[in-house]
Amino acid sequence: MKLFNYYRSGTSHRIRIALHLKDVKYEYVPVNLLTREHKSEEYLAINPQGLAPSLSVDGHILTQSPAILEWIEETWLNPPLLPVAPLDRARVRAMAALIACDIHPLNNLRVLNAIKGEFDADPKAVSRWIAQWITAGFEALEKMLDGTPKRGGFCFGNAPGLAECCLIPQVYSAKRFGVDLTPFPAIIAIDQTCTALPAFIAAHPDNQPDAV
Ligand SMILES: N[C@@H](CCC(=O)N[C@@H](CS)C(=O)NCC(=O)O)C(=O)O
Repeated sequence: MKLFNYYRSGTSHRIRIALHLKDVKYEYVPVNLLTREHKSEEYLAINPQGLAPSLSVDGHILTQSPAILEWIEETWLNPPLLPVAPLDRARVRAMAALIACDIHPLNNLRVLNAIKGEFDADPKAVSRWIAQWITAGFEALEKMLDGTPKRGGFCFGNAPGLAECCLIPQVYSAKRFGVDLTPFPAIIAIDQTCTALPAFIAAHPDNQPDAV
């Protein structure tokens, strides 16, 4: 199995966490987003969107991190990334989607490049843009976490799952861009708990072969 990814890509980071949580071995294939390797003919043949990550499995190419996460979950049952009851599963998926659908796409590299290059946003405006969407999403997530009776030490229950696969990379990105996280104590606590776990350490951007 080959994971085409970039150390600082949040969507790639999600997949690395899931694979490490399930203890699944994979080959790391770096795709440098800064030198636009993701737009090379070779990579576009793998992923027509020219986005990271992609997972190559027995001649099949999987794209879109939410679909890859679900495939991993369905292929390796233990430890589960989703709870058992359908209502609980929907809650965890909603937390993951809040990040994957409503925060991350607004702060993606191509969006930041567009607001800089085509809409003349200066570095301060870009930082405000990034902080605005992370803060709005985290405000809602913090309320969801407070309203989750089965929360335990994680987003849901007593083990990390699909929600943490999306949350921890988003917190990494928030810290990288200097977003104030003090209004989000539940998110900070979950991040601190996860950061100490071996799977999250192994998946961390700084610990990848292409980290600079
Ligand atoms: N919905 C896609 C989004 C993938 C995506 O946007 N990946 C980013 C890295 S985190 C990327 O390749 N960005 C390159 C660009 O924006 O040019 C997924 O979840 O896999």
